Amino acid sequence: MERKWWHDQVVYQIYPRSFMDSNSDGIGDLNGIKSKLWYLHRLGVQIIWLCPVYRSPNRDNGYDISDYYQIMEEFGTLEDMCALIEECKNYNISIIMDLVLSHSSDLHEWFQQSRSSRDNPYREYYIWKDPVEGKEPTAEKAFFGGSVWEWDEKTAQYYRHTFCKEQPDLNWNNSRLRRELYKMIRFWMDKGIKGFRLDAIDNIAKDEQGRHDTASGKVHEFLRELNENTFGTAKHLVTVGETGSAGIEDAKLYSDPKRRELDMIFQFEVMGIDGTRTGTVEPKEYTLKDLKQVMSKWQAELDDVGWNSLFWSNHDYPRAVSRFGNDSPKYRTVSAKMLATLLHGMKGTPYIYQGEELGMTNIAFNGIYDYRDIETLNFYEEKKAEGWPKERIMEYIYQNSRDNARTPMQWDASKYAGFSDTAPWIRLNPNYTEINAAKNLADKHSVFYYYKKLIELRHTMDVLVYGTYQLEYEAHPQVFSYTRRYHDESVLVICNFCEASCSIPLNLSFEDKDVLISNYETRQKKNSILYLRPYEALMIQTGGKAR
Ligand code: ISL
Ligand code: CA
Repeated sequence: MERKWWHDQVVYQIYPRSFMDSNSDGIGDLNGIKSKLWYLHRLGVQIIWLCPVYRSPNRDNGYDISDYYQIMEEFGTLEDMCALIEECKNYNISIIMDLVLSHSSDLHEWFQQSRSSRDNPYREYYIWKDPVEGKEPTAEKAFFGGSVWEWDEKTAQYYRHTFCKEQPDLNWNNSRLRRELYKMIRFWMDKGIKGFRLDAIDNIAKDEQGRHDTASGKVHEFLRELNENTFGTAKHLVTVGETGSAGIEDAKLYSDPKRRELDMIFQFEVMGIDGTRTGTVEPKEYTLKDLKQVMSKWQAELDDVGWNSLFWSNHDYPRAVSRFGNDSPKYRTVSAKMLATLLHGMKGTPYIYQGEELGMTNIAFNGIYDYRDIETLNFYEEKKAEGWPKERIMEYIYQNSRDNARTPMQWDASKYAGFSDTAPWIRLNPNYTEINAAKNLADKHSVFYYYKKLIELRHTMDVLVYGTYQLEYEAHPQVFSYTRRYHDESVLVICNFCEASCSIPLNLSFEDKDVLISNYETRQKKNSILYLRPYEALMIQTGGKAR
C-alpha cells in the first residue's frame, strides 16, 4: 500500500458553535478555535475537521449554506478564517473543511433564483417535479420529518429536500451546477485547506423521477469528475465522504485509491447497531458479539483495498462513553479509556469528537425548550401529534438527540465552563465542574493524557498503522480482543467491555515494559489466566524490535 502523509494521523472534529467563544456572544467562533490550538497541539492531533463555517441561516447549524464563499457572521470573517489557517501552520495542524454539496440553504441565491420562475437559468440547479396523480412524486421520507417533497406555490411544482425543507437538494445532473461547485472548492484549496469531509455525499445521484439513485453507480461517476477537477489535482489533500448508505462493496468503490474518488468514507454500521437514527424509534438489542462482528468485518474487508475511518461518535450521535461505555462516576474514566484503546488500535484513521478526550457525557435537559437541534425538535412535534406521552418522547430524546454531542466544550470549572463569559446558545452540561479540560490537564492519569499517548503510539508504530487485523476470543461474551501484525511486529489489544470482571486464557509471558498502554496500573495474571477488572484494556507488544 502506498503510504500517505495522513495514514498515521488522528483527526480531531470541531463543532465550531460549541467549541470556544471569543467575543462573549455565547456562540463558539473561529477566533475561539484559534485561541485553543495550543490545546490540540498538546493532545498531539495534526488534523482538525471543522464542521461547516460558511454563511448560513442555521436551520441546521451550518449544514444549510447560503453562501459558500463567506464565513458565517457569528463565526467571524474570511480574514479570521485565513488567520486560523495561518496560525495552524505554527502548530503543524492541517484543516479539513466540511463540504455540503448535496444541498444548500433555501436562502442561497441559487435557490432564490431557482424558485422565482420555471424558466429562470438557475431552475435546474435544484430538483423540481410535477405532482403525480395530484400528490408528491415519490413516497420517500425526509431525514428530519415529513416528505422529501415540498410544494412551492409560486411555480406550482415540488422541490426535493432529503433533510429539512430549508435544505433543498442540489441537482447534480446539471453540469453548470457541478462546475460552480468545483470552482468554489478550488477557492478553498487556494486558501490552504488540506482536505475535505463531504457531507451526505452518497445522496447526490438522483434518477429521472428525482429519487435517490443508489443502484446505477452514477454517484461514483460524479465523484471521479469532482476529484479530477478539485482535490485530485493537488497532492497532500485528504478526503472523507460521509456515506450513510454505504456497505462494504460501496466503501471499496469509494475509497480504492486506484479509482480516484475519495480517501475514505464514514460508514454507519456501528452507529446504527442499537437503532439510533436509523429511521426506527424502537431500540435494537445487540450484543458485544454483534459489535465485534461488524467492526472486524470492516477491518478485514478494507485491509487491502481502501481505508477505514474509525469513530465512536460525532456531532450527530450521542456521546461515546454514555453510549458504549459507562458514564457513572465510578466507571466513566476507565470505560472512556477502554473505548479509546479499542478504536485507536485498529487499522484506519481514528476521529476524536471534541470533548471525547475528556470523557464528556450525554445531557438530559428538563424540557424540550432547552433543545436546539432541528431533528430533535421536529421529532418532538411529530410524536406529540401521534399522541406519544411526553415522558416517552423525552426518554427517546435523552438517548438519541444530536444535542447530546452539542453542549459546549467544558474547558474549566468557572461559570459557563470557560467556553464563554455569557450564557451559551445551548445550555451547558452541569457536570462541567467535574468533567473539564483544566482538570484533565492537571492529572497525568486523565482521559486526555491517555488519548495523547494513543496518538503518539500511532505516530511511532507502523504495526498500528499498517498491520493486519485478526479477531481473538471471538466467542467471549465480554472481551473484545484482536492482534495486529506487520512484518515481525505484533500487538495484542484486549478490552473488557463490561462492568463485571472476567478472565481469559493467555499463554503469553509479558512484562510491564511490553504493555504499550493500559487503563490499569497493574496486571492480574496467574499461570496462564489473565484476569480483567471492570472495563480493563491493554495493548501489549507481543513481537517486534522493541521487545
Ligand atoms: O444516513 C445516515 C445514517 O445512516 C445519517 O446519519 C445521515 O448520514 C446524516 O443524517 C447526514 O448528516 C449530515 O448531513 C446533515 C446534517 O444535519 C448532519 O449534521 C450531517 O452530519 C444534513 O446536512
Ligand atoms: Ca462568539
